[in-house]
Amino acid sequence: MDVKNRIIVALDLPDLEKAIEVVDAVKKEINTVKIGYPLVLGQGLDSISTIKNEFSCQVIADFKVADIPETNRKIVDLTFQAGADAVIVHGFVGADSAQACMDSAHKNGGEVFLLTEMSHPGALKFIKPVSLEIARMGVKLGIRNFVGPSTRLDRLEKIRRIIGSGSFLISPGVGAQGGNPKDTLDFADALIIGRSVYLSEDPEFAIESFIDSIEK
Ligand code: OMP
Repeated sequence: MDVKNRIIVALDLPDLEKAIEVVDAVKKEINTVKIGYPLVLGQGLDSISTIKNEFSCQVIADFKVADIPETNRKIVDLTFQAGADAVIVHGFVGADSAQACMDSAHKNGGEVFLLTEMSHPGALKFIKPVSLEIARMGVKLGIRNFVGPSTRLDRLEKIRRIIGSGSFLISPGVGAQGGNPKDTLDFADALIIGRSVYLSEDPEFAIESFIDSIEK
């Protein structure tokens, strides 16, 4: 796989100008960014199309959608109408809620990423006990894109086994949360990297260092 597809930069910045500076610095090395609440709440939903149009990149909207089916459908419709290529959806709310997001994705020509186990320590209590079931539910629903933690590689391996080699698995937690990029790619197709890039004084160098460590 092209190394350009192996790193997704998370733009968790409330300032559009700064986000644009970061994408400009790393655009040679990546083709997908993730935009979530910090940027959209700070600068508006238009930030998605602004970045997409300026850099011709893919945008994953990280809205961790987690509501009843009817509300999920509205949120995901609006996300795709705003120009996102894909949306991240929580699995723990259940099959009907995830299905509503899938229905919206089919209608709008977008993709759904199902979040299985989260990467932070707090996920151990409530999410870890059900995360493999969430992955199984996603497979049953026909979902092909998943999110799993780089901070717990034993769990990431299990998630990969459940979703199979044909699914696309992206993994946050590399760098700032302690995950190792190369080891994570034993199980994931791509890394999500935020602070280690956008807080760096030299985001281009930061991305190049990650690429070097992957290719070694
Ligand atoms: P850094 O920890 O700064 O590299 O950022 C990680 C990014 O991945 C942030 O945008 C998080 O919101 C996101 N993320 C996690 O860190 N853990 C998860 O379990 C899921 C996500 C996500 O869905 O993207």
